[in-house]
This record gives sequence, C-alpha cells and structure tokens, in this order.
Amino acid sequence: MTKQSLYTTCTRDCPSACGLAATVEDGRLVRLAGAPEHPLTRGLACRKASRYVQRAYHPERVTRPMIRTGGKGGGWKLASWESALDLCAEKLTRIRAESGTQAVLHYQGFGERTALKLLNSYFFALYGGATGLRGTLCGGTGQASQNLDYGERVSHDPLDHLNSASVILWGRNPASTQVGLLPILKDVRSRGGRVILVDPLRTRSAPLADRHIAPRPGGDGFLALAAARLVLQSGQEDREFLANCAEGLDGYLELVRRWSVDELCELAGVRLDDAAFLAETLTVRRPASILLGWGLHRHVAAHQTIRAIDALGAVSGNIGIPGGGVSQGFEEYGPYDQRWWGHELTPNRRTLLMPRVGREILEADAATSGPPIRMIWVNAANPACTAPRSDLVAEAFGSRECVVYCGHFLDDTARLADVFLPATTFLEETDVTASYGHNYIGPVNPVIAPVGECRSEFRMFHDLAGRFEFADAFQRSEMEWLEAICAPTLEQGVTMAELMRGPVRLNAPMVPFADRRFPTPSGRFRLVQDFDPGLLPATDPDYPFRLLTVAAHRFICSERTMADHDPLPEVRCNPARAAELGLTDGGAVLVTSPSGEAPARLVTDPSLRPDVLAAERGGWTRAGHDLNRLVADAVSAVGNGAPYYEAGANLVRSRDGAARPILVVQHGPGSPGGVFLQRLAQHGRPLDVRRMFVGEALPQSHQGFSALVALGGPQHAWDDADWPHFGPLMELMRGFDAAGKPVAGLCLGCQLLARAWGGRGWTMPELEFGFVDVAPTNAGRADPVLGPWIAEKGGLPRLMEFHQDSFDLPESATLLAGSAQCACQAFRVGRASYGFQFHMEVDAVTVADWSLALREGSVPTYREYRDQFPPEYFETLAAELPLLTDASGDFCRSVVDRWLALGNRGGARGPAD
Ligand SMILES: Nc1nc2c(c(=O)[nH]1)N[C@H]1C(S)=C(S)[C@@H](COP(=O)(O)OP(=O)(O)OC[C@H]3O[C@@H](n4cnc5c(=O)[nH]c(N)nc54)[C@H](O)[C@@H]3O)O[C@H]1N2
Ligand SMILES: Nc1nc2c(c(=O)[nH]1)N[C@H]1C(S)=C(S)[C@@H](COP(=O)(O)OP(=O)(O)OC[C@H]3O[C@@H](n4cnc5c(=O)[nH]c(N)nc54)[C@H](O)[C@@H]3O)O[C@H]1N2
Ligand SMILES: [Mo]
Repeated sequence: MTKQSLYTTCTRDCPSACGLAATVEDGRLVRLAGAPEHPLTRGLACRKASRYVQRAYHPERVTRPMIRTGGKGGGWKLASWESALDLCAEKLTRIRAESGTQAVLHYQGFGERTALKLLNSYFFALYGGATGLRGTLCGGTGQASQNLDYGERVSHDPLDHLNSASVILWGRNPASTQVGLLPILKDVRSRGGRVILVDPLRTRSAPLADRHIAPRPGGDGFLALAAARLVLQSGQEDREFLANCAEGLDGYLELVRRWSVDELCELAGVRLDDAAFLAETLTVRRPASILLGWGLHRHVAAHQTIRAIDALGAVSGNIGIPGGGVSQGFEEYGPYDQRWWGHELTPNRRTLLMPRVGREILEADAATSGPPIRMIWVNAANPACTAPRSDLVAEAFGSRECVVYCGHFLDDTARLADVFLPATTFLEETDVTASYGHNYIGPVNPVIAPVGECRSEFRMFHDLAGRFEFADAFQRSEMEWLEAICAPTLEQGVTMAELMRGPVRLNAPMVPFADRRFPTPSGRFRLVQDFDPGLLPATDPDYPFRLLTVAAHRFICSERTMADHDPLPEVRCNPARAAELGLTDGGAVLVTSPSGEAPARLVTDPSLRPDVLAAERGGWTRAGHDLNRLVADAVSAVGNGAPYYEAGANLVRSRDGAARPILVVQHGPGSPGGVFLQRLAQHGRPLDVRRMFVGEALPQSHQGFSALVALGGPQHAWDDADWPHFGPLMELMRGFDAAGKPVAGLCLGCQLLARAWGGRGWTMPELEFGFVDVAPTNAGRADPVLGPWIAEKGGLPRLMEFHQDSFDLPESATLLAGSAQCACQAFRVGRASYGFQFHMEVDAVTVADWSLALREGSVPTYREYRDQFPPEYFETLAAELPLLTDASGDFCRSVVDRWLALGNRGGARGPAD
C-alpha cells in the first residue's frame, strides 16, 4: 500500500481558503485535514472540508459528459468528450454566425475562484465577446461602499487582529463561515478582550462573543449613528483624526444629530445599553477591530450601513492603527494579471445584472439593443437555485436553445442544461488560489487523478479553443498559464516553484492606512453625509417578517447532493409569533412573499426577534427547497448587489398540513422509502412510520389515517411465520381501499398488496437487479396515476429493480406495466390501490449501497446471485447512476402527486357511494 500526504489549498467559496493536508492511500483520497504550515489557518479546517472526500466520490457526482436527447423535456445520455465538445463548438460557431457573439451568455459563478478561472472569461473574449455579468450575488456592495470612504477598500491582515483589544463581528458568522478566524477571536478573549456580535440572529458565533446585539435587519446604520453620537457625547472622539485625516465632518455631525440617541436605538431595534456598550468598547477597549460580514451587503441600502460603520470606526479612533480598522474582505482575484480576463479585447461587450439575471435574459428576448440570449455557458454556479427569483432564472435558462453546464452534480441549473461537462474538483486540479478572507495565496495541487472522465475547466476550454480559429492563443500548459497569470506575485520575488509548494503572503499591509493617507482625491477619509431612511424597506403588513436565508453551517451555498436534503427546508420563527398565526412547532407551512410561496417546516425558536424568519440558503428547488423564489430580484443602491436579506415574508399553514397522517409500513432499514416519502412530506403530509423490523405495531384500522404506503424489504411476501404482521397488514390494505383511501405497495409491499387481493407469490429463476426497461400496458397508458407521465414522455424511464420474487396478478387487478424478466411491474386494484414492483423511490446513495451489498454478498437472501453480474456491470451502473436516478426520481414525484390526489376523489374509479 502507498500512503502519501500532499499539500493543497481549499478553493471552495469561503474566506478561509485553508491550507490542507490530503492523505492519499493507493491513489484514493482518504482524509482531508488542515495543514499546520499555513500561517493563518494553522492546521484548522472545517467539517465541510473533511466531508469533501465523500463529495468527490459521491454516487450522485456526474463523471462522464452527458447530452440531453429528445429536446427540453427529454432525458440524458452519456457522451464522449469528443462529441460533447464538438456539439458545443458547433453551437457556438453557428450562433456567432447567425446572431453574433452576444447571443451567448457566459455565467461564471462563485464555486471556484482560482487563477486559471480568468481563462474561462478569456476564452469568451477570444470567441468575440460573449454577454457577461455585472454586479454580484455576493460581496461587491461592501467593496463599492468602502471605496467611497477610503478611496480603496483594504482590510487589515487577519493576523493583525491579534493586536486588538476588541473585535466586533458585524453581520458575520465566522463560527460557520470562516473557521480561520476562530483562534484569533479566542486569543482576543483569552487576553481579556471583548468580542461583540451584531446580528439579528443568534448564530453559532454568539457563544464566541461577550455580547450579542440583535438589531432589526437593515437597522445597523442607526445603531452605528447612535454609537457615534454616544462617543461624541462622551468626548472620546478622535479629534486629531477628524480634524486632520477626514473630510465632511460638518455634514457628518449634522447627520449624527438628526435623531436623538433614543430615536436611533428605536430605529435600529436595539436597547440603549447595547449602543452604549458598543460605544464604550470602541473607545475604552481600543484598539477595536470591526469585521464586517457579507450578511451586511445583502440590503438595498447596504452602503449606508457600511459607511455609517466606517465613520464610527473613524470617530472612535480605530482607523489606520494596529488592531483596529473596519475590515471587510480581500480581492480573491487581485493578485493576478488582470489582462487575462480578456475584457480589453471586447470593451463593448454586453453585461446583464447578476442579481436579476433571470429577468434580464427574458427581457433581452424583446429588447432591440442586442440579440436575444440563445445559449448560456455556466461555470461553477447554480443560479437557478442561488439567484433571487429563482423561478424566473429557471424560466429563462429553461427556454434557451442551448445551455452548457460545467460542474459536479445535477443541481437545479444543470437540470436545465443540454450539455453537462463534468468538472474536476480542486482535489484533481493544478492551479493557484488566493482568498477573499486573508492575504495568502497558495497552490492547488492534484492529490488524486480525475474521478471518472472529469476534466478541469482549463482543459475543457483549452480543447474547445482547439476547435476555433483562435486555437493558438490558448495553447499553453497549465504551468505556463499560471506563470503568466501570477506575474504580479512573481514580481514580488517569489518563484513559481515556491508558489506551488506552500502558502505565500502577498505584498499587502498588515495595517492599511497606517500613514493616515487615503487614496481619495483629498487624501482624506470621507465621512458619510447622506443617509436616506427612505431607502430602507417599508414593512408590508401582508409580509411582516424579514426572511433571512443565511449561510448553512454544514454546507457552502448550494453545494449539496439530493441525498443531503431534508424533505422541506426549516424556517425558524419566534414561538409567540407562531402562536399568533396559529402555527405549531414542526408543522408544515407555506412561506409567502409578494413573488410566490414555498413549502417549509416550521421550527419555533425563542432566540429569534419577532420580526424575522430564519432559514438556510442553498437548498435545491428540485429537492423541495425553493426559498429563493420568494426573494425579489432587486439591486442594491451601490455596488449592484443582491438584497436577499430584505425579503418580506409571511407564514401560513400548509394546505395539507392539517390532513390526517399517512401510515407508512417499513420492512427493513435498507428500504427507507426515499423519494416517495420525501414527496409526501413535501406535500405537508404528516407521516406515521411503523418499523416492523424493530417490532413496532400496526394500527387496528384505517381510522385516523388518510393513506397507506407499504415499503420494500428482503422478506418473502408469504413468510407469515417470521412476519406475523403480514396478515393484519393485508387486512389493512383492503380496509384502506374500501374507505377510498389510497394504498401504495413498493416491491415487497407490492407483492403483499397482490396477496391481499388473492395473488400468489413465487420466486423467479434469477434476481432482477438494476435499472431496466419497463413497458406500460394499454391500461397503464390510460391510468390516472401513470398515464399522464407516459403521455408526456412517450414511455416510462428505466427503473431500478431489486427482487427475486414475483406474483400472479390478482383476478380483479389491472396490469399497468411489465419488464422482460418480470411481467407484473405495476398494477391497480380495488378503488385506489397500486402495486409497484420497481423501486422508483431510490436515490443514488441507496443504489450505491445496494450494489455494494450485492457485490459483497452481505444480504443473505441475495448472496446466491452474486455472480450473476460481472464487475463491468457495476461500473456502467455507477457511471449512469446520476442520470438514471434523476429520471426515476422525477417519475416517482409525478406518481406520488397523482396517487395522493386519488384520495381527494375517493379512488381511481371516482368517489365511493
Ligand atoms: N458554512 C458555510 N460557510 C460559508 C458559506 C456557506 O454557505 N456556508 N458561504 C460562503 C460565502 S459565499 C460567503 S459570501 C461567506 C458569507 O459569510 P457571512 O457574512 O459570515 O455569512 P452570512 O450567513 O451570509 O451572513 C452573516 C450574518 O449576517 C446577518 N445579517 C443579515 N442581515 C443583517 C443586518 O441587516 N445586519 C446585521 N448586523 N446582520 C445581518 C445574518 O443573520 C447572518 O447571520 O461565507 C462563506 N462561507
Ligand atoms: N437566499 C440566499 N441566496 C444566496 C445568498 C444568500 O445569502 N441568501 N448568498 C449568495 C452568495 S454569498 C453566493 S456567493 C452565491 C453563490 O451562488 P453560486 O455561484 O451559484 O454558487 P454555489 O451554490 O456555491 O455553486 C457552485 C457550484 O460550483 C461547483 N464547483 C465548484 N468548483 C468548481 C469548479 O472548479 N468547476 C466547476 N465547473 N464547478 C465547480 C460546485 O459543485 C457547485 O455546484 O449564492 C448566493 N445566494
Ligand atoms: Mo458569497
């Protein structure tokens, strides 16, 4: 066995950009941990980094190129790189000839922001200038605002906070979003210093702080003015700085005096002693470092807040001193030669506003100023999930002629694509990365070979360029390009070899503006003059809450898998407010906003302000998490940011939430009900799950339940001796049906349903395993549950099988579908009962588990079938798994929706007498 430890740098969308030690055994990555040699992150790394090993090898990861067949509603098929890149080149060439290069939109997201990413944009410049993006979903507002005050935003080196007597975390949650800061905060406190958290939510960073101040969202500007006024009243202001280094003092003083301190606190939604504590900390506990978070950006008037805080830093004498400053972030693309974006080649290229990208694409269809967007090329982004008004983004992307998606998983945006180009993760790449949270640049070293056929984006564009007239301009190796792009850093006197070996500190000040000169026209710090409360959002009585969709602790933005999702997103609300609305903890709710509604599960949380709702960002629409459709696609007043955190929202009880529970009978831990149960939960239906394999009991009758689902398991359906509940369960199946309540049996449940209606069970000569073709019967085509899907798609998707037993169709039943190996794949019986032999409910993780169990012979029932399938069979299955489970999952959801609707009509044959 070979075992190696390799140094690399985390490139994920996080300010920490930790140095990582990757442990590789026999070519397989087994561990990712913090590397001690990084001067800032010093051996730290978050759980998300350690779990990235699983992500790299995840069964849902797409590892072969895929092309959509049969138009927009069609399915995926695997393709070779040659044919996928040929198709992309052909589309790009044709659209350029017919409509011009601006008919192509290049959407570069935030998934990975390394040196070589500049070349993605360079490719589209050489192509002739595709439409690009302006503005940001992330942090541009803060930078634009600070540029107004300082002339240029420059943050203190995080290691300078070791000189701070106090740290104010303002709209920032490093306990979740930047582990690299945690040792510094602990150091401050261990020296008796103070940490204050300013955040409407009591986040995981609250325990790191001496005090948590919870203003109303967007109210921070008033808090900053209140604290400044208290500083001025106490006479502790930095007169020397205000007189010699700042401009606009009179206007600023006028602004500060426009409201009384009490009024300001009222407007900010804080207590007077909170403002006083802040003022005292900034003056008496100097030097104080204010660390602004990205949370502050996501408001229309973010610039007012940030500028008021900058001014507070100045008034309190904390600018330009060690341990002080108002720091916000760093330029992650700053260390590179900006020429390689290629923007100079195409100065007149069109740009669309990122925060409104859905609407802007749709509006371009009707505009006369440029061609409609015919094609979209997506790199490292998931805007159909992460951008505001995700519904409009989906509409816009879904209606283009061609969408090319480069990424890792079949997320919301990938599902709207026509070509999927599987990208490597940073673990499989050579590159260099800087950080938006500190001053170190570090190497990205390939610690494993590309998984499957994945390729780096660099290689994709390199090979694609080879199909164009500008091929030569792109033909350099990765290292040659890195030398060119990193030229400004190499000019510091660092060699490329050093850069690829470990972290290098960029030439940047530890303490910016230490000479008290600012790159503004006057050379002075600008004190904010304008503060327009009219820019703050008015409270709409129909949507009285602010919905804060903040960074999740366990995930970065939308980097998840289907299997990671709970059926519904959690939305937290203050219990008193929930009670006023008649809502209970744990119940299904609809979150509403002026732009729509989205289902969620309510969690009451007494730590919450009464005027906010809290949720995590990044859940996939496809997995039933759809909160970004509620967020207006507004644009912040400065910096073209996305004001996510001012979404007005309300809560109402889910329409189905009061329905009686659905009885679910589970027969084994390996058959959890997957997509079928998730979909029921997404409808807001309470589920009462009885786990028969741990001896739980069945209810006596259907009374109190609205439907019945019997899941699969490794048992024989006739094994009443070992499973005495089979008899009562079959009794229940008939009872539910007689009452017009829908019954569904999956796999073993299907066989039991057949028995319940007189069908006999038996064992087949061979195991039926894997995704097989299932053909509908004529009755299946006309069936209310299966028929609509078949009519739309022209047939059933390939569906997962895992069974050795089958059954004779009961006499009164109608056969709906069959496969070559097993005639009875789906039937309908009684008034509202359906048997499904196939496992439409599986996700990729379950199939991967089952494959492993079969290969290893770990389930005794199936051990004898081990040799029925050669190893290559499982390799192909693994390569196709993402597209197979994608299609079968969609089918399953459609079946659940229609099956559940039977209950409203009293069954497949209409209401009961
Ligand atoms: N675990 C994890 N880490 C991440 C990410 C992630 O998704 N998950 N995302 C990465 C990315 S893309 C970024 S940009 C950074 C973001 O890093 P952070 O800025 O730390 O994270 P956010 O959750 O966006 O916002 C921080 C806090 O701002 C608060 N906030 C909202 N409105 C206001 C307000 O008006 N005033 C005040 N004072 N606070 C307010 C929110 O309640 C939230 O707790 O984190 C990065 N790191
Ligand atoms: N409601 C709400 N929504 C938000 C926010 C919020 O606060 N609230 N915050 C916003 C913020 S701060 C941000 S930064 C955006 C992020 O929004 P997006 O830029 O859309 O990014 P992610 O969700 O991080 O998805 C990045 C994708 O890139 C993939 N990826 C990673 N590395 C590579 C690579 O090298 N090549 C390719 N091709 N793919 C790669 C990942 O697997 C992932 O699928 O979301 C925003 N959305
Ligand atoms: Mo971000």
